[in-house]
Order: sequence, then C-alpha cells, then structure tokens
Amino acid sequence: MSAVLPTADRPTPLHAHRRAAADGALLGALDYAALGLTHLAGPRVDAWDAGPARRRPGALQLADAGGWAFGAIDLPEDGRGLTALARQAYGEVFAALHALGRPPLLRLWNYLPRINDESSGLERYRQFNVGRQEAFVAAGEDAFAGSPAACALGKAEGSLSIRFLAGPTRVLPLENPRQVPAWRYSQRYGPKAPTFSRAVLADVGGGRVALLVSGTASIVGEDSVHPGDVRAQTDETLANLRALLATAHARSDARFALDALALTVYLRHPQDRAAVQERLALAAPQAGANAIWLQADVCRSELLVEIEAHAIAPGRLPT
Ligand code: 3EB
Repeated sequence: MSAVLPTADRPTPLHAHRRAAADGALLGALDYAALGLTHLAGPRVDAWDAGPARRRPGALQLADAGGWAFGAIDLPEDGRGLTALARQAYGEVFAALHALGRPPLLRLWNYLPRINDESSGLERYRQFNVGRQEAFVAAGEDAFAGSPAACALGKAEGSLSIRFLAGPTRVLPLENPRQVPAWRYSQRYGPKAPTFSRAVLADVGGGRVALLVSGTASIVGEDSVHPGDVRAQTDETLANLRALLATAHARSDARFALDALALTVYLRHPQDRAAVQERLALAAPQAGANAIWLQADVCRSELLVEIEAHAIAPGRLPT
C-alpha cells in the first residue's frame, strides 16, 4: 500500500456527473467533441469528480485527487502502425500510474481513428489489441482475468485517444455468463485478445459502490448476432446488460436498476437512433431518455450499436 493514498476502505468519495461542457473543478471528463466523435443527443460530457485535483500537464495529462486519478493521452499516428502506437500509449499510461503508487485501474476508454480499416492484412482494431495486450504484460498488469472495464470505438481521423480512471480502492472485475470473456476470444477475432473485463465494481467511498460497465454489444458467446438488424442488436445488448447486473448483484449488496444506469450509446449509423431509442424506451425509458448518444464505429464491422454504462449506489463490496 502506497503511503500517498488514503486507506482502501475509506476512499475520498468519487462522483460521476453529466454536463453540457467540460469545465469546473473536475478530476477528469470524457469530452466527446474533443475526442473527435459526433454528438447526436443528450449531455455532451461525462465527468468524474473527487474534490480539488492536482494537474500534471504533459504528453499524458494526469489529474489526481484523494488518490483518484484520471488520465488522458492523445497520440497522433506516426507511420509505425497502430500496434506500436497502442504499445507506446499504454506504456505511458502504466508509467504514470506506477509513479502515483499503482492505484488500480477501474476503466479505460479507447478511441481509434478508422478502427475498421485494414492495413498489412489486419484490421486496425486487431492491431491495437496486439499492442495493448503486449503493454499490459510488459508492465506486469493483469491482461486477462482481472483486467479493467473498457470500451474501444472508432472515429473518422485524428489521434489514438485513451482516457483512464484509477483509484485508491479494490476493483472487482465481472464477467458476463452469456459471453466468453473478451480476454479469452479465439484467434478468429485477432492474434491477441482484447484486454478488458465486462464490468467492474469498486468502492467509491461514502458507503457507495460504483458499477462501470464496458462497451456492450450484440455478442453471444464470442459471436456477433443479428447482423444488419439494429433493433435485435439493441435487444441482445440489453439482455447482456441485464445479465451483467445480475452478476453484480451476486457480488455486492449494492443494487443497480437497468433504468437507473447512465448510458452512453454509440451508433455506427446516426439514422438508427429512432429505432434504438424505441427499443430502449420499452426496456429502460428513464435511462434511454437520459443517455448520451454518439456516432462512432464499433469494433466489429457487423456491429451497429454498442452501449456502455455506469452507476453509483449505496452498498459495500465483500471483504
Ligand atoms: C465486444 O464485446 C465488443 O477492446 O476495449 C467492447 C468493450 C468491445 C471493450 C475493447 C471492445 C472493447 O467485444 C467490443
């Protein structure tokens, strides 16, 4: 345990806010316009706050408050390819976290230019997965069971952008019984598996537990299902979210209702919004109405929609 961090059982409370702009005394924020995504509807910024933050500018911008850390790195493409870029970016993420005393990672957000394009015979998302997994292993981080929650979305152009949240708390990774763990995907989906857990639970202080749900799509086992049918993909995604909530409820006394989740909905085609909104309105009207809606390419070309979520509720993690 690092001396600079508060004790793990009493972290400085962490709060999640959704807002119209990325200003104020925040730990960090997902500012989707700054990330190069097209905003379709809902709040423009998903922010995290843990009191006054210390900021360390640099190639990797790091803010920390009360042991919580939020980092941002944007690396322009330099001709070496996405594997090398991901390896470098993640090397810098881990170097920054190690300098802070290795607070565990809860969540990573990855935004890749032209995610579904292919070069040198390999889709760029799969190139990214190679470099990411290699960097986790090189840094001695859990690349398989125990990896953080994450998402990986595509944007038209620009830098490889990574944001992360780490904290002075134990992180409980969750898997979805309807899906193969992503870190165990077969080589059909690339030479190295993605590095993420389906969700994490973490003590965020003040007697509250956060549930951070990774990007969730229409995947059963390891197969994409309902190609070309965005309504059925949405329903399958909702079934995956429900299964994850049941898993969370088996691991903690915190209770998370589907309709109380803060959702972020990524659509490959903006014109699918009404159809997805209609399916969400049936299953989770409140969550659908409060969602952030973005255009982004999803990491498999047949996937049309991906939904991620977070929520904070009273409760405790098992000791
Ligand atoms: C999937 O379930 C869909 O590579 O970090 C979801 C969440 C997805 C995270 C990642 C990818 C990632 O495989 C894609």
